Parts: sequence; C-alpha cells; structure tokens
Amino acid sequence: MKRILIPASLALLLTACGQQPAEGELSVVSAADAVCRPTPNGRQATGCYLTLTASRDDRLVSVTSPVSGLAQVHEMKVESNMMMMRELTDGLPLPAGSAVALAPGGNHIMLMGVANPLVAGDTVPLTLTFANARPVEIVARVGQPALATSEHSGGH
Ligand SMILES: [Cu+2]
Repeated sequence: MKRILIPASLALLLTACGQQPAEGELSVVSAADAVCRPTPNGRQATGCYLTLTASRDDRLVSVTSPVSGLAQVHEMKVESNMMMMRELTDGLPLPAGSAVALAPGGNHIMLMGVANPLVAGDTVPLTLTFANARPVEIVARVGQPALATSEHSGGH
C-alpha cells in the first residue's frame, strides 16, 4: 500500500482554499489476519474472521467471494437464550482509526453455498465493499481462528 504524506503547511493551505482533492475524502481500510474456518463435513457454510481499520468513519457493507454463492456480514445475538446469528443489513460500522475485530462469538463474515469444501491450507479470496472506501481485495487462509486454538497454547 502506498501512502502519500502531505506536509502540514500544504494541508493547511488546501483546507484554507476549501479545495481538498476528492481522494482525501475517501477512507482507506486495512484488513489483517483474515482466516476462514474449514467447512464442517457435509456443510456448505462457514465463518471468516479478520480485523478492519478504516482511516475515516466507514462501514463494511458487503462481501463477495468466488468460492461461495453468497457471503454476508453477520452479528451474533442472544434471542430466547439462544445464540442466533443474523445479517447486518446496514453493514458493520468502522469508526475512524479503530481496529474492528470480526472474531469467533461475535461479528463475522458468513460464506454460504460453498461448492467445494474448504480445508486447512486453502485460501479464500474475499472482496470487501465499503460505504466510503474503495473495495479491498484480500486472501484469507483457511484454518482455525486464533481464539479457537487457545487450548493448544503452552504446548512447547
Ligand atoms: Cu453467520
């Protein structure tokens, strides 16, 4: 990723003129630690997790992947004492500068209609679409997310 640093004096000038370049109004979203769980035997749906950081207030509005017929952004909710998941139809808010983690037990990307089983070691291309930022294309690895493997820690 390429970053352009604008000297403070120039930035002030631009602000004073009220002519900020359009580029400056777009947020830039970085994605890290993307991982998709292997598809459970006989099932065509699985969850993906990652951490997103937007430079300006933004929202993750949709996700697509060539490996799945449908991808949605899901939240977990307790309803009638049951953990349910449902689509975030308004997208996932990304406050400026904050790392927003999609993690097991919470928000996640749901892949549905996965034609070929995903096994550990595979990769999953994901295209993330935002309300403000340009789309971000990433490649998630297939494996267990960090939190789910904590029981294996300390086994040196
Ligand atoms: Cu889900």
